[in-house]
Amino acid sequence: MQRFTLSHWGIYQFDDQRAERLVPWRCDPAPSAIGRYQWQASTSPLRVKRPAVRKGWLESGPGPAEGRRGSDEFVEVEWPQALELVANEIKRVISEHGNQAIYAAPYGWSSAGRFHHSQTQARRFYNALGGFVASRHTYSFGTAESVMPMIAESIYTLMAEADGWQTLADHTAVMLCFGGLPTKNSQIESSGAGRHLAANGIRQLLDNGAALYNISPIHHQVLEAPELDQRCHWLPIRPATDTALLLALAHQLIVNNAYDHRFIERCTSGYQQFADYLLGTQDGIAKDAEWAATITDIDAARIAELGELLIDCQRQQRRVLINLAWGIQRAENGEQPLWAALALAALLGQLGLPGGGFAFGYGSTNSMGYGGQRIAGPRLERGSNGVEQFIPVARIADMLLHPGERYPFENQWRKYPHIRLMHWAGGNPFHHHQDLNRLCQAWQRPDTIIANEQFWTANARMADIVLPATTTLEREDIGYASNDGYILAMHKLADAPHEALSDHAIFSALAQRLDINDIFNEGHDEQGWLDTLYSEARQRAEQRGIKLPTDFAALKAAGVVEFGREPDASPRPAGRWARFREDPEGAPLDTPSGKIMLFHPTIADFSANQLAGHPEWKEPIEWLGGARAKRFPLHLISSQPANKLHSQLDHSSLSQGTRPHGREPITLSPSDAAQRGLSEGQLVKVFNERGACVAAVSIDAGIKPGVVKLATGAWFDPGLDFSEATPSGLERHGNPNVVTADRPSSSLTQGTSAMSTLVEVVALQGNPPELSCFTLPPGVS
Ligand SMILES: Nc1nc2c(c(=O)[nH]1)N[C@H]1C(S)=C(S)[C@@H](COP(=O)(O)OP(=O)(O)OC[C@H]3O[C@@H](n4cnc5c(=O)[nH]c(N)nc54)[C@H](O)[C@@H]3O)O[C@H]1N2
Ligand SMILES: Nc1nc2c(c(=O)[nH]1)N[C@H]1C(S)=C(S)[C@@H](COP(=O)(O)OP(=O)(O)OC[C@H]3O[C@@H](n4cnc5c(=O)[nH]c(N)nc54)[C@H](O)[C@@H]3O)O[C@H]1N2
Ligand SMILES: [Mo]
Repeated sequence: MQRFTLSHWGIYQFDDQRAERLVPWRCDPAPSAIGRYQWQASTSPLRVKRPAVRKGWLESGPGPAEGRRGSDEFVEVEWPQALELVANEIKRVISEHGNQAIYAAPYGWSSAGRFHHSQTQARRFYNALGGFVASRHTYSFGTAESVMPMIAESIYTLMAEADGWQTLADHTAVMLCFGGLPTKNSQIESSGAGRHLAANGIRQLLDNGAALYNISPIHHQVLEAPELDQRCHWLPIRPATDTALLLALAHQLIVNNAYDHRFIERCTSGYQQFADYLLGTQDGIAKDAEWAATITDIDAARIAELGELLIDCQRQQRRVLINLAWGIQRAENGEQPLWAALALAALLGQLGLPGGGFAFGYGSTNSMGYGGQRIAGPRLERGSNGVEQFIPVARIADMLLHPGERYPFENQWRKYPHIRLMHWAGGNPFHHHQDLNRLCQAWQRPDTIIANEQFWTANARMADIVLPATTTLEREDIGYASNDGYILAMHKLADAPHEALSDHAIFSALAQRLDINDIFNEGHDEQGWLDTLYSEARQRAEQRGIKLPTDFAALKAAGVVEFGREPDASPRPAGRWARFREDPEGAPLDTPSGKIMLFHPTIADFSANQLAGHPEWKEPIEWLGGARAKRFPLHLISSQPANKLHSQLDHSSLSQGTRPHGREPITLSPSDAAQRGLSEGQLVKVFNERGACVAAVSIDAGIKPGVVKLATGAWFDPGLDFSEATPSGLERHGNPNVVTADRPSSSLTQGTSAMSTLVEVVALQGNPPELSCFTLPPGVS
């Protein structure tokens, strides 16, 4: 029997004849290298081997840590003691402060596999206990999740209904790619990728004659085939100014009377307010190409030329697709480029037509462009949460630092809860959050922090109680590439090392101690759960006419089962947008006007927003055109790493192999490097008023001068003693989140604004500090 496993990077087959044990599934046309390193990473000495408790917590019990979290040594304990400590502490917090003092099951990508999904296990567990403060939306595109339903339709609907690559190749004449189409990112799919289709899809589009515009400060976007970059038109835009470009294009369509009047009338509301703004009726400023040129640093002539192209397409009914990479909205005023792109697409009148309109995330993830069938796959129910309070996910440090304070979100005032206990399983806040020095301070506040972790990451080091978790390779599961058309049995390929347990086993043991095992497990053991979840999914698939193997055992024998049609084999049923454009009255959107809101009165009226209520250019606090750029003259893009997923597998040789002197490379333009006297591979200090990190210079003419790129993912390394994590301290590894700002994208959406960061880069003086993130913390064997 062939044995497979599924990861966010793809499907891999087990081969015990090879050192790396995992080979890509043979049907994947462009497999990712990342997944081949899972075995190596899993067998690393950096595994959490035994439960461990922070010494100060063990001796003095729960309470704010005053700097000792992250600097104390750990004491390894036996499982029964660790479980007893955790269970008693949960009981104490609930009885003294109520469930609303628990922040549990928080954010993170964890691993693929539908049953052993750590967040789901954690949520189910805490729901069975009465609930917890949850987080809302994602770091990926929280701003889009907030604003899109207000102005049009859920961002998830838009993405689920996105056209397949074949449809784009058949219909799209011009594709404006804000943020490019970086295929490094399409290696990944949350909960599992099947076939990797993006590079071929892009090639097909270009071969069919489509004009692709890479509107981005970074030229190199297509990982597998750099020659594709050369075939795209590169518009090196100043970061965070996409809104201005989009508005200028909209202005040009309006003043040339070249927009789709019928679509605007039937399908939008608020056109007049938007048009008045573009024309400068009130402020006297026409938002034209000249105006946008000063903001975007793109020639006015080049902008006008692009506008002409759109006008031609509009007149000849050739399809234009406006695509935003997710990262564009991970910025200050992140809702504006989304709104402006939607408005421009509305003016072009092609929303809901194949290959045209507005898209979000081609190039950001593998499933965009899949175009095949989807089923409701196996899923473990989370249960219902008895606590109503939640926070927008990226406001965690504010919540910990300002309990009880008010903050605006989605046109309402809310209040931060007072959190005493946090339980992490499957996310790494010291990867994902901004301004990590501030987060280190916030982390001292709660009474107790528990982390189920596989490795001694910063997430584990900053906890009080660390519970060792297994990796996917060490457990049996159901693999369901949720957006991708495949289902498979994930085999257990190795025994759990040392004393690691699955998250399910950990929460089951706690459930027993807290007398909720009947609710948590409903009488099932692990095998029972796998059988049940699979058979439920199988029935759902059958209702849609899709036949899957009879039971989990049969699935195991069958290998990888494809249930989606061949991508794009036949037209899909009309989606939400297509139905809406067909019949805006009969199939209205769930917005106040039932239409696309080009002006939204509530957004304009809620005073905390300080927004005009239509797409508008708002000057960010951190951008190259602002006053701060005098002090910190480089715009930092902290994008997704090419050779791993976030911080996962950072300790593998794939990730380590790309690091001169073990530090993450920072990309600078030749002129910026020369101005600072920097040479390739040299170590530098990247800094601003929030923090500083070490990185290694990488010089590339494919980045716009004034812009630097430092990928995320280097394990946070402020030194073995995390109390040194201060603005004046030096992060050693190249983690950009010591310099990013923990500032909401806006009061409306409260998303992350990681991309809005200015820094300076200078040569590192003296000997570089030694790395300590790959050394076990004191007290741990
Ligand atoms: N500056 C900047 N910051 C960013 C971004 C950016 O663009 N710029 N991007 C943001 C985005 S889009 C995202 S999605 C976030 C990602 O942030 P995260 O999803 O938090 O990052 P990961 O590194 O994937 O963290 C997963 C953690 O779970 C652990 N883990 C994996 N599998 C399991 C399991 O089965 N059980 C348990 N118990 N643990 C497990 C891993 O060891 C790892 O520590 O980062 C955000 N941060
Ligand atoms: N290999 C790999 N792939 C991943 C991930 C990973 O960690 N590793 N993470 C996954 C996750 S969780 C997510 S959310 C997605 C994120 O997907 P994206 O958000 O699309 O990815 P990023 O690489 O953060 O940013 C995309 C591009 O935006 C451009 N850019 C940045 N700022 C600006 C700007 O102001 N204007 C314009 N026009 N362009 C700009 C840069 O060229 C950058 O390459 O990626 C997913 N894919
Ligand atoms: Mo993400």
